[in-house]
Amino acid sequence: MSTPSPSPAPREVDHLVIGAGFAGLAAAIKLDEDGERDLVVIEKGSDVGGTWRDNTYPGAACDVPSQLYSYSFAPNPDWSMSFSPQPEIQAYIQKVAQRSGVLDRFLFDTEVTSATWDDSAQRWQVQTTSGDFSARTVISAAGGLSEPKLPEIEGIEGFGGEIFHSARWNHEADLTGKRVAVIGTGASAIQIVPQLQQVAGHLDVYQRTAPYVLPRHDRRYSGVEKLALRHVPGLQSLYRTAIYWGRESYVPAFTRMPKLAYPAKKMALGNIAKGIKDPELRAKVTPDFEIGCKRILISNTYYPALASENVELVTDPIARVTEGGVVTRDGVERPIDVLVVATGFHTTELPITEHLTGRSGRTLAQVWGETGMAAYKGTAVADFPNLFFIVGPNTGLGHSSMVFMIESQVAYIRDALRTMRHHDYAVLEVDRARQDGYNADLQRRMKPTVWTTGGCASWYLDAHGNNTTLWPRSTFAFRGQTASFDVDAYRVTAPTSLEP
Ligand code: N01
Repeated sequence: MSTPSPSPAPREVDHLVIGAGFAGLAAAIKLDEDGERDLVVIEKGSDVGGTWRDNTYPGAACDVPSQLYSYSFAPNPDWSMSFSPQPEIQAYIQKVAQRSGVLDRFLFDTEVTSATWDDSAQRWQVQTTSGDFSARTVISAAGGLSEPKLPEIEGIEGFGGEIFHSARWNHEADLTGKRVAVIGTGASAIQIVPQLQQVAGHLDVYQRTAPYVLPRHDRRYSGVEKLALRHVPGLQSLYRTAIYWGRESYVPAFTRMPKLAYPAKKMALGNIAKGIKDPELRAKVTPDFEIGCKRILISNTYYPALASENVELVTDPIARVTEGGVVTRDGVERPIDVLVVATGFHTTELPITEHLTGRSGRTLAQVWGETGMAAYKGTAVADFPNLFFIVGPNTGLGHSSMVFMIESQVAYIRDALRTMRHHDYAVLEVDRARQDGYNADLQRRMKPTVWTTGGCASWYLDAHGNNTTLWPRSTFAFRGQTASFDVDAYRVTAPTSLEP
């Protein structure tokens, strides 16, 4: 009987990045620039892009202006529209990755199955589907909108037709002339519905809560504009700055002052009036909570699509799904061939946290299961040394570009790594009291906002009713607090080899 061969020793790296979306790619590029070249990026998909690689549903596009929704260090004068469609954003991320010279350190089609802090080695021991690693630091850039949330509806697993989530679109399915249903009326659904209305024979849209939808001020960039953006020095950054200030000067304040939200609410109601003539349908799509409580959506085509002859907006709650249709609580069964679930993502129970085990042997999922998601500056978590998050707790935005937040966090992490290198620190761990104080302040700021007081349930809130996803202040305030690494908030340890 042959003895099993010993498993290979883990590959030692300085830094292990989880995820190759906007965040992981930015981290890899910027660490490389700093000379932190001994890094590996683990990506479960087959390409860079993250959310923008996965969300290929018809009509997928960004609702943040293109000039803002791109890296400051990789301006793109070639955006075709002021709000980019998904294929252009994905192509942009691919292009940045290809030009960066860091792709040789990316391991695609590979999942992190466990990452455990090893106190004696002062390293993370990481198991992946492509082998084991031992890393000095782990940077989790696994994304907040990466794991589709399927609705818990009786009988749904027994549905006999095509069924798929908006973030896992089945492009093989031909929907032409079919009876299709969409569950959900969030940011994804309102982009999908106008597209499906044009191809489906009949479309049922199941709405649980009516969203606010503002007009989409999208336009194609002219050739002259593109030329100017390419050749006039500073023009792109002027565009970016103008769009930033336009949003920052207004939106964060309106989350706390309902009167400031009035013009937006008026515009949203005007959008309903413009798109829908039938008073009954208008009433159904009129939201019953304060604007801003849920993400404000933008579309010029959603309401006209709902008003089309081949579309029915169903507001009676779903009771169950049968083999051939959807049954509402009033007992009506609507037969369908295809069911699209546009029901969002796991945002407050991030799947990656199940795989991260800290100093005391508990997973981050267990810790956050009790406390709710909480980190220091959205980046560091007590009991999880040398672990940095990008797009961590309370770094999400409803009004501006996540790329700005990502770049802020990457800058903070770079400075942390510089500090480690400069002082020869082996371990950094945020002080629990500092983390708690930071989060108490965040939650105090959340209390008067429309996200808490606006009378809606949203994916921003966790099971305890706390908003653990959004950043409650201006993006400039976040940039300010992540501008330099505040080592005084951390416990530091020298390498064990240097200890007497
Ligand atoms: O998901 P959502 P999404 N029965 O969670 C409904 C970003 N994004 O994929 O409102 C019936 O917002 C649910 O109803 P309710 C953006 O940050 C950005 O649309 O909870 N319905 C809701 O209508 C966005 O916020 C872009 O009552 C059920 C919908 O499903 C985030 O992604 C584009 C249900 C889920 O909406 C998520 O958007 C697209 C059930 N059991 C997305 N469960 C950009 O342009 C859920 N629903 C940048």
